[in-house]
Amino acid sequence: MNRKNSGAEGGIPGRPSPQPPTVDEPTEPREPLPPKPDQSGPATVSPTGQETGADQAAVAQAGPYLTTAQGARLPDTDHSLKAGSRGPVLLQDHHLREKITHFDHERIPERVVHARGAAAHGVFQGYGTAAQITKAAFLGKGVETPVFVRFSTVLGSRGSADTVRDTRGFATKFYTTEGTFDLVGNNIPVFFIQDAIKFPDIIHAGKPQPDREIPQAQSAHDTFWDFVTLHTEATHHTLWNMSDRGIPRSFRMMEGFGVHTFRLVNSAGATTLVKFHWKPKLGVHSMVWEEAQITSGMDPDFHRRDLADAIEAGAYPQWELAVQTFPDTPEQTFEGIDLLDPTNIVPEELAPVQPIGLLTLNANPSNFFAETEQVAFHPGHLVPGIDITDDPLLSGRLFSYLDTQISRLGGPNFAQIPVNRTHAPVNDMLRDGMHQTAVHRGVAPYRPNSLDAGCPFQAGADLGAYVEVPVEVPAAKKVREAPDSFADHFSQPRRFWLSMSPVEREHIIAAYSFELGKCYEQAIKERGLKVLANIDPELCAGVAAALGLRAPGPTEPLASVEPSPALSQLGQTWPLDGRVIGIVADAGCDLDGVRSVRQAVLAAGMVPLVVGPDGGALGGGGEPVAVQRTFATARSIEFDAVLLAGAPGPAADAIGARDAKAGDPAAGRGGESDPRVLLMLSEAYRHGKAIGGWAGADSVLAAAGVPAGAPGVVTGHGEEGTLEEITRLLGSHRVWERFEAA
Ligand code: HDD
Repeated sequence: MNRKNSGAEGGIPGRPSPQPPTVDEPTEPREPLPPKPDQSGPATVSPTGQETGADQAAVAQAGPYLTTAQGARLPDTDHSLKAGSRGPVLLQDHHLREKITHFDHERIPERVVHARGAAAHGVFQGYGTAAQITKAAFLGKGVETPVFVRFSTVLGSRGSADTVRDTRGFATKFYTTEGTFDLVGNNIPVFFIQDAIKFPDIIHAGKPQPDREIPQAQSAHDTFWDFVTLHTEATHHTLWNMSDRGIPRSFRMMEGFGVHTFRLVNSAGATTLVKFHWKPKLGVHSMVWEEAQITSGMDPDFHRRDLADAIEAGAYPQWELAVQTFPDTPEQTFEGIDLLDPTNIVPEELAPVQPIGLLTLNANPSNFFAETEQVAFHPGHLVPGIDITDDPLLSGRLFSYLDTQISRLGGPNFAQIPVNRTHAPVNDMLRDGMHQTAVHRGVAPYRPNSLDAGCPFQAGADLGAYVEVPVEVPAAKKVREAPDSFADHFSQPRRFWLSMSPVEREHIIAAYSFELGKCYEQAIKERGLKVLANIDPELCAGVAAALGLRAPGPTEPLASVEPSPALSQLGQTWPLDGRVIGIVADAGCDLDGVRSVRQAVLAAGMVPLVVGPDGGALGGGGEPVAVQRTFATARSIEFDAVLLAGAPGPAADAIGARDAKAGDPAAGRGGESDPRVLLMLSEAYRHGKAIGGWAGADSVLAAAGVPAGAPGVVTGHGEEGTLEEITRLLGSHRVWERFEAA
């Protein structure tokens, strides 16, 4: 304890700070805790002293001998302590009780929303382009800041499927030198509600129905549609969910949005209103609905796997952080758009999206629970230079996150969990509480004090303190109401609809038809159509036809709005990093072609997966070709394009194939094909994926019902020409011409 020098008192917010006396700080910044033995690398030496060759980072245990949590070595962890080998188990078996008790408490409550997620570590590099509008140090030119990013679905439980139709969370923790900044956003730029007080209502409506707890991770049920059709401020967000944005191809191919308007402040105290955007380098791409549904069954971990695989392969996903900027006027509107209404976007054509830094995700978490599950984001984690606005949705969030984390993470000390620790020095006066792991020193965690020489001191803005922008609060009456400008629920959805290409509109109509078609209540379907009529008659008529109902007319005049071309996902060419090409072959196919195509796919930064009838390798001249997927384990959903290196025959486990093979060694050549290959091709065709084949593949394509010469079906070019054409097609993600509307 240091009681030297009773020294000066701390500063007053907004005024220059007094200089602290030069004494050792009695309450030193808390160093990050050293890792516990079982968090550091495990021993690579066996009890007998031999090198195990185990990878330090990959093994679970820290030493050669198994111990209890108290460090006592254990002679046996497979048998309970009993009175005789056939006798009763004894209560005095401390090891049994410790092991089972810990196991019983391994689970913590899942997040009430966004329970299902996947995350990665990375780095953010500032471009310095925001220096004029914010003093945030991490946005400075070339400044590198470690980050942790968690992507999530909203409605499903922890074990639900990744590819359901839903909004995706996109939460980023920047470990800046000035404290942690969390940008807790979504892949959709608007929200269902304008006021946080309605959050429990929208979530209760969207979650599984409380009587039978179904459906899981779906919005296609009565209570969701009951709420969003009665509560029309949800129309814009719902429309985005029904568009292709609701079923992303990959977390790596999603935009992110801060949703609310934030207030940036520069070192001179000048403020600018901004909306944050994340722009993926790979472009914005989606699944088609049938593909997403099949994926939910075939590979419920599809997005989680895709992110981890890409990072492991070194195909690090990148996004640019960007801002739209607006003058900070008292009205807080831009071109007539209310910036405090989170159901609004500002079209990019009206306010350009200006890049201010680059995010690269380059490392997978080493422990899902410790990092992805225990990470705690909070929109109130702000750094100097970034402030909030009075968006009523944001205000409620500022309360909710800390509150939920206290119960989810078991008390108020979760900031000490490694993934939540700030990288800035901490010198708080928060003490004790559940799961306290810091050993604080001193006797005076209060201020003012004299026992610790008046320390710690309060900093002013000049010493890097977070000082709220002193915005004017207009004199007003205390009311429970929304401003009139929040009452326009249809002009923004109409703009979104008008900005879609014909194929995207076709998908939206199909999505509403599916979701409303899954409702039992006729009144909800009819009310759904009334909402759609206020967006657009074509949309309403398409859905009404699918539901077998009459399309109603609008209840208010349709808004006259300009489309925003930036909202469409079509029409551009994108990089192919990490795209997956399935190459279907058997031992009788053109294996030289398979070898050279594999090399070319790898060289293009994509992933080639050879799909063979059975496991192992395909032989026949030259190096054997390893099979990565079999007809039994592969499905079209795994591939962005499918290639046929000839006319493969059926696998040994195909129904009836054994007999065919036994009788005719050439079974399959030009005739019989494995039904699973035919299914793969017909699905790939329906889902708008590029398909190619050479060396006699045409007969298999014909058997699969893939029309020769159809858009994006490449034959008659040899393996090299086929891949070239497929690569070109993949640049626009899908063969859009295949869809009826096109
Ligand atoms: Fe929220 C989690 C994003 C409105 C209350 N929210 C959560 C996560 C994301 C968002 C990405 C997951 C964070 C993680 O990966 O751990 N939430 C949003 C966005 C919103 C939004 C973009 C609107 C613009 N949220 C919102 C409101 C409330 C909440 C209005 C409550 C009034 N959100 C929560 C929460 C969660 C959460 C209950 C659940 C787990 C957690 O916070 O830590 O507090």
